[in-house]
Amino acid sequence: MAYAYLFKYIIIGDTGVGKSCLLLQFTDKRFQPVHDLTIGVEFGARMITIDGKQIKLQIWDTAGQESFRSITRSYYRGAAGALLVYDITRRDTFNHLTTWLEDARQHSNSNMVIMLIGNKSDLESRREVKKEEGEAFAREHGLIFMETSAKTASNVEEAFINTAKEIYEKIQEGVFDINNEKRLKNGRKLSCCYTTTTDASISALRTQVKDRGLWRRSIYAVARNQRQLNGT
Ligand SMILES: Nc1nc2c(ncn2[C@@H]2O[C@H](COP(=O)(O)OP(=O)(O)OP(=O)(O)O)[C@@H](O)[C@H]2O)c(=O)[nH]1
Ligand SMILES: [Mg+2]
Repeated sequence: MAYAYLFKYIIIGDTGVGKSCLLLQFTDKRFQPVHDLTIGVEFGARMITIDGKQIKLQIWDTAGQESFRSITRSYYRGAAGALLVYDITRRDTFNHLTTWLEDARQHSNSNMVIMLIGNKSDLESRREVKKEEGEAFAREHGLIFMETSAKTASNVEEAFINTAKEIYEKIQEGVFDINNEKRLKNGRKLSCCYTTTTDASISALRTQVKDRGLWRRSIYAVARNQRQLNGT
């Protein structure tokens, strides 16, 4: 299907905050109740419409576990948007936001739009982080903010779509120059709205993942992502 723009997103945040569930709810309108730990990265895509234009969102869901940190860093490249997720029922995931933000700022385009997400808003009785705290953190660091529930789907569409609206506005204002694309060695283009996975991801994985079983699963994940990407 033809589209006017391709926006690359990256989803980041501590393990177990609900990154994969947010993606699944957005792409498949389903909820996965069991924590299926992400190995390396997973990939999803969906078409949306903004201002009458078809926009393809290409979404990279990263592993929150510390041992995958160096591989997930390589996925910031070319990202126009990031969803930085914490779990409103686990204060530690909120406390780690500064580290995630430092990582994001260091490895991404300075114009990348960052949406802060306080997920699991359906678990009000177990809440450890007030909505006002999320809002204050976002204000202080220049992020957009929403509370979501990947379980009930509350605000999930809005989170992905509002991020795209912000990117779209930046393109209109000329902040993101999508015509000024860098050509890669293989002739493919790289810009805020285009991306590639690289062999670097695989070599980063090799040094990171010592466990053989995990390593094999990771390689399959990267290869699957590459195939899907090539098909986009
Ligand atoms: N009640 C509730 N549970 C959720 C929500 N989102 C995710 N969960 C649960 O939280 C657990 C972790 O969700 P995942 O999406 O796998 O977490 P993740 O952030 O992808 O974790 P990693 O892949 O390890 O980085 C699962 O058991 C989900 O069912 C939510 O909005 N509400
Ligand atoms: Mg996951």
